[in-house]
Amino acid sequence: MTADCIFCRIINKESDAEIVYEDEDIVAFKDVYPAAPVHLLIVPRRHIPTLVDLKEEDTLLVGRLVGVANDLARSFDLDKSGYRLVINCGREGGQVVYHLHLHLLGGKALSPAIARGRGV
Ligand code: DGP
Repeated sequence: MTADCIFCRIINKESDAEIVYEDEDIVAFKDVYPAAPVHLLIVPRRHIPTLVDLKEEDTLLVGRLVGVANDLARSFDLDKSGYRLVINCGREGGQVVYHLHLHLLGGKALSPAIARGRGV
């Protein structure tokens, strides 16, 4: 827990968010600024600032984060139509909140041109 981290505050129920899943390691909630009809954030409870801070012993956690994202995609009926998982890393990667999170985006046809800077 890091006191000034908004995602730690959400995980600890000190700030409101629409939580859609939680277990002993992972919490998922709706993004407050949705970029698609379904926009969820899948977050480890442990405060890991960013992707580059992951260690070899976190491999299982990363697998679980992806597994939870896939389960949520099924729950939100995205598994047939398709969806996108995104992790922004660092300043030039567009990361704003420095608590590791996966974005799960779906519910509309997302631009295939994300790498050309047209976003979602
Ligand atoms: P990123 O750029 O990858 O760090 O994305 C951070 C996301 O977090 C961004 O899409 C907006 C979302 N977000 C920021 N603050 C809050 C909050 O207080 N509540 C919720 N639910 N989402 C937040």
